Amino acid sequence: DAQQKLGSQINYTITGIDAGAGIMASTQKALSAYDLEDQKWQLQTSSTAAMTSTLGKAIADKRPIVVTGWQPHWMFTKYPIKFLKDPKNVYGKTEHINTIVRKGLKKSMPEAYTILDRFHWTPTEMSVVMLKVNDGVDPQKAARDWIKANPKQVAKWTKGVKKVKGTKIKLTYVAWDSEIASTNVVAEVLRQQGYEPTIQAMEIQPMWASVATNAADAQVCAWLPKTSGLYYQDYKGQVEDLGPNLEGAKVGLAVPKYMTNINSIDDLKN
Ligand code: PBE
Repeated sequence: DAQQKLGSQINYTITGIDAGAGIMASTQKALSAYDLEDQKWQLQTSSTAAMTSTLGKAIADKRPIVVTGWQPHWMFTKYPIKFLKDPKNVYGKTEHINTIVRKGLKKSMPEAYTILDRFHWTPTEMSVVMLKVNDGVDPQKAARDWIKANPKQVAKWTKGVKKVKGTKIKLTYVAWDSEIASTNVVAEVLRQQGYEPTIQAMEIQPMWASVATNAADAQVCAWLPKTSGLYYQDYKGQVEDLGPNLEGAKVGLAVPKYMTNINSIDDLKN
């Protein structure tokens, strides 16, 4: 039947991203929750860049493909893809992305703390920066351009906050497209406030550890409640959670829209 054909056409493979990503752990859970493991389905580890490139090639040839997908991300702008329904709610409905700072930041850098606490934008705003970076614009330049084009929004975060003079502040992040965008925007806002920000990309676990151990001051990359949930559980007592900087994110499995028979994760089953 159609499902069996799909499985063998794509070798029962879901094209994934980097091993540490929460979406990979959730997809492993989905494989067992939907009894797909027994049916030979497997999750292939790769990277966002390799996954989106494989997705683009499959779409160019109108071949079937199943990928780990999430929003906000330019893959949903650039490619005609849809999320598969998740009736067992493995990935959760919607997610928010939280800002996590080191303990004691409020006392030592109250100005940065206020800005980080207020930083909040929409998936649409984040997508503008992500698309530019995907078009080849340097992330720092894309962040500066966005700030220039959105003075009112930025003023909401910085209103009444005293300028500082060259105070160093360190943000860590994972080089996912969404977090490249948000981290660069926050860093540039802090720079305009007089800080000397550095941003450092790393794997997800060291990123959480860096803020927990005061090696870094903040990160804006916590996809919750599910995607970064395991790290949050491990580190929540050792960091300060400033709440969402973005709402309406979503994580799941995605396929091209021309795969009209496949609409739910259940449809992958024979
Ligand atoms: N993501 C994008 C990440 C968080 C940001 C959904 C690929 C993940 O941990 O899965």
